[in-house]
Amino acid sequence: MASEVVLLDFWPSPFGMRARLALAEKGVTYEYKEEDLSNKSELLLQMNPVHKKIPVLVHNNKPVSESLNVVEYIDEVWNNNNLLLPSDPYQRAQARFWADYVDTKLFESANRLWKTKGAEQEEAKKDFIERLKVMEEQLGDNPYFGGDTFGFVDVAFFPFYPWFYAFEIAGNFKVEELCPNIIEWAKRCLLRDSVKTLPDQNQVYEFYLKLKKMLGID
Ligand code: GS8
Repeated sequence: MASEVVLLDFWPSPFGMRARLALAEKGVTYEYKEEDLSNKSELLLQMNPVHKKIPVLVHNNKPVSESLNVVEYIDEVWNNNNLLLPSDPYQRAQARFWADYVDTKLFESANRLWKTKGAEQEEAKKDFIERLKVMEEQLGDNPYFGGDTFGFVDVAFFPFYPWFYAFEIAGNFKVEELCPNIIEWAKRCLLRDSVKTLPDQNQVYEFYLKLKKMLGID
């Protein structure tokens, strides 16, 4: 039986982009199903009854949720090319650590940055920039977070790059002036066919403006 792969997703979601990126890196053919998050499909509610969130990868009718978990699953199932996680256990643990840092620190502060105002927003901006600098240091002079090859941390982190312009406008700063190596890294990633399938900063910015309006944030 040919394996059936379906992705429940929402196009501007950085978490969904991780799954798309991993599938593209592996050359997996799949059916993309766009979700309306204000009116979730029965399928999404059935496939992710706990969190009711995208992305969900449905492989032969079996759901896998949580984006980093989805990326690891893809890496393990389609394991004959471009391994994303290193095979060395220590390196693998380090990769998981930095992917978790992206979610619990970087994304956490980015989310506060555009949702708050005044002193709260200043605090969020300070945190975001500080944490981005930690990532800049972690990258060092390497071409990728995976070292010489595009890997798990690159897949975890790159999907926030299309959001950078929105974050810059929200916080009135330029990532390039603060973390030039991260911008160089992002440009390097943008040369990959897998990365080219993701939305760009202008598309995400348009969406961000609509989202802010919808949430009543000005
Ligand atoms: C986050 C997914 C998520 O927030 C992961 O997959 O890594 N930790 C999870 N998904 C959002 C869309 S992107 O902001 C979502 O599905 N939200 C719907 C809801 O909260 O009702």
